[in-house]
Amino acid sequence: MRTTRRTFATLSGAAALGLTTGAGPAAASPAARSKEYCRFPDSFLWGSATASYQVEGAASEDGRKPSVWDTYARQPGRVAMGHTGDVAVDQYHRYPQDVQLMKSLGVKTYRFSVAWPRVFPDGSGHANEKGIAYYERLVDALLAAGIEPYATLFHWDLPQALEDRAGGWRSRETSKYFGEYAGFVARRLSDRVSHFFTINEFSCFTDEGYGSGTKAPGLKLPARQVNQVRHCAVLAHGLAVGAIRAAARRPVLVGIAENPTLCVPVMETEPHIAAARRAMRELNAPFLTAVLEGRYTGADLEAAGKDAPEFTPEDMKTIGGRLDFVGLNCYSPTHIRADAGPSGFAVVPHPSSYPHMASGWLYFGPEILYWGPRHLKEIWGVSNVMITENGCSADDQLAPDGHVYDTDRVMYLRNHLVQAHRAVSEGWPLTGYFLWSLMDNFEWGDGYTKRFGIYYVNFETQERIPKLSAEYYREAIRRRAVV
Ligand code: PNW
Repeated sequence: MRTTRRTFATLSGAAALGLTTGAGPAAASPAARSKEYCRFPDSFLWGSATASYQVEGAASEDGRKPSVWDTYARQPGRVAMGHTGDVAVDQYHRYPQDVQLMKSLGVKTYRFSVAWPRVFPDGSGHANEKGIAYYERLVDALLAAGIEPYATLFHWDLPQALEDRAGGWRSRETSKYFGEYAGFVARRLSDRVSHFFTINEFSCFTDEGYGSGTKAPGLKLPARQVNQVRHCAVLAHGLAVGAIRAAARRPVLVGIAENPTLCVPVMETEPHIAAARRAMRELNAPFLTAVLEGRYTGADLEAAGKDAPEFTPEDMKTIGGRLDFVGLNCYSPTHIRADAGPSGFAVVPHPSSYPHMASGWLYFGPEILYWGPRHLKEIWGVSNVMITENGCSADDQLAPDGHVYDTDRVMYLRNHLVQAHRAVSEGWPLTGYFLWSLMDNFEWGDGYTKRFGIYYVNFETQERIPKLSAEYYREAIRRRAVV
């Protein structure tokens, strides 16, 4: 029976790509096959995700002070069209309607992030009651709608005060303050929230914030300082893990939402699979590997040489604290082949004809949803993996009939879900999937020019319009299957 199911999955996966399967006489009838098409277990968690600065707006309401993103977005030339998150999609005021919209979608969970500068407007010290009260209201509304809240504590909106006062992520002070803030939020929300993510995507606010300068605070520091920033970030994660568990009013589950380099073997043969496994560990050495092993790999430290960060053995113990689950933000593949050199692997660059979505960096490689969970289990023995983000930008247009027919996003989602199903059906520990994003929002340096939502937002009127992909996701959730 199991074998038959798997055969169905394979055949259907090929069908999803528009290939002819050449199924032999032993194959089931087409009707039976469609009934079986990539069905997920009932326990599989279907969700959607957003982040505070991208959706909330209300940038100076109820005591919130600026984050580094408020500052950065105001600097000329940083964000497309000079857009800012001042209003975003106004979820701060419209959350009751947005929760209803999630309910109609059928998602079981919502991954949102808490804005540090709402809760501690100066980064530390005085807590802002009105700030935390917003998240209490949001969580209550979610629970009333039967939706499980999953809270991320840091999705890049560092209080500007900490950048000014402590040098932001250049300083261990910031890591320490993050732990305190995380403990405070856990104390206040843990009676109603049982899943916390510490930090979202290390590289985007460390390497891009302090190295390439393409994200807030927009600095271009030398490698040695960037490496120290990276260390402060993973240290902050570790401190938060401990602080959340210590402060929670009942047992909660703690994890991370990271976007590692997702290593996909160029073909599924042993030498290339082994190479991809080695690459996965080494190419993620400063972040995911450090967090899951509590150490930096020798090869990584050697490569950094005199630019390696300063750290203590105590730091590494903190960084490697036990996690209850690991969240993977999955967008693009990195293809790996076996190589005769000392590392045993080589990264294969994307040829210029390699397909991507509306964002130039978003290469299409659905196998990431299979290899992510499998690598985590095979390399680090992780037993609970969630896809904490997956989705794509598309050039969405309102058709004359008022609908948005985002067939390219549906293609992206369908093929990724097929691979997620493959992971689950082979027994890799994938337990949930959060679609990025619930609705169009402030897409960082791209402002509002790149749309990732399954709900289309008219940024003038704040009207939310379900795209074809919203209908698709609703059906997939309803049937717990790829549709
Ligand atoms: C994620 N890359 O960022 C973030 O968590 C979201 O806030 C963001 O809106 C979403 O993905 C879409 O961009 C990423 O270059 C940005 O590989 C860039 C990359 C990956 C993730």
